[in-house]
Amino acid sequence: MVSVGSADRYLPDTVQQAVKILVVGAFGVGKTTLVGSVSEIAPLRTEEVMTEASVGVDELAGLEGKTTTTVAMDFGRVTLSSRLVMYLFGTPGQRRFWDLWEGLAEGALGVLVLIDTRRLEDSFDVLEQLEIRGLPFAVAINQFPDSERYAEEELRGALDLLPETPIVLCDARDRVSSVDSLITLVEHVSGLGAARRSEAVS
Ligand SMILES: Nc1nc2c(ncn2[C@@H]2O[C@H](COP(=O)(O)OP(=O)(O)OP(=O)(O)O)[C@@H](O)[C@H]2O)c(=O)[nH]1
Ligand SMILES: [Mg+2]
Repeated sequence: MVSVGSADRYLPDTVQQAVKILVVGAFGVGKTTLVGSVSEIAPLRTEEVMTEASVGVDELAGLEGKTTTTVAMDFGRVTLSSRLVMYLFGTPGQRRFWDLWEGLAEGALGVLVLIDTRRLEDSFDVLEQLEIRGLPFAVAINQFPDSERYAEEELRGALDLLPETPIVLCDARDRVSSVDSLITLVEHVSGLGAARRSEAVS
């Protein structure tokens, strides 16, 4: 059970393990939204208002309500069980900030990759960066109202994912849905996901 509210700003004494998770994805896929919707502490944000200088550089099609962008990182915390706490680090989406990944990824257990299927090709470079850096990841498809719906196998093929890489649908604005994606990632990196799947098959 995930706890919320100001009374839970302090960690319970039962917490024995803290893990670091990175939330990555192309520009405007909903990383800041996801960290904000799951965090039980007021999330740290480094948003800057986008200026005319970003016109033609940061593609805003489908993101008409978006006026700010992350320039350093998002930070949040979620207690996944009485014993496990997760610290979330959201990265900036634009390519020009990718050097920051190096530092942010240090010590991370795994990476949640958010993807907007309306701009699937923006995610190819992100996935490639993860492969180059050898970081374990799960993919969460952030469904926007006007996103076309694709079958999992179609998305897996288009993104060229390995069969064992988890892929889940989520709504980054929804706490339960976002937490579910994070649980899928943790199960995957801890090997629990594979154990569950083989149980289901046998
Ligand atoms: N409809 C809908 N809108 C969303 C969803 N997630 C995010 N948004 C909106 O989409 C826009 C982009 O979200 P952000 O959370 O800023 O995206 P980001 O990935 O942090 O963006 P950068 O840091 O600039 O790369 C915002 O205007 C959000 O309100 C979603 O699941 N559904
Ligand atoms: Mg952001």
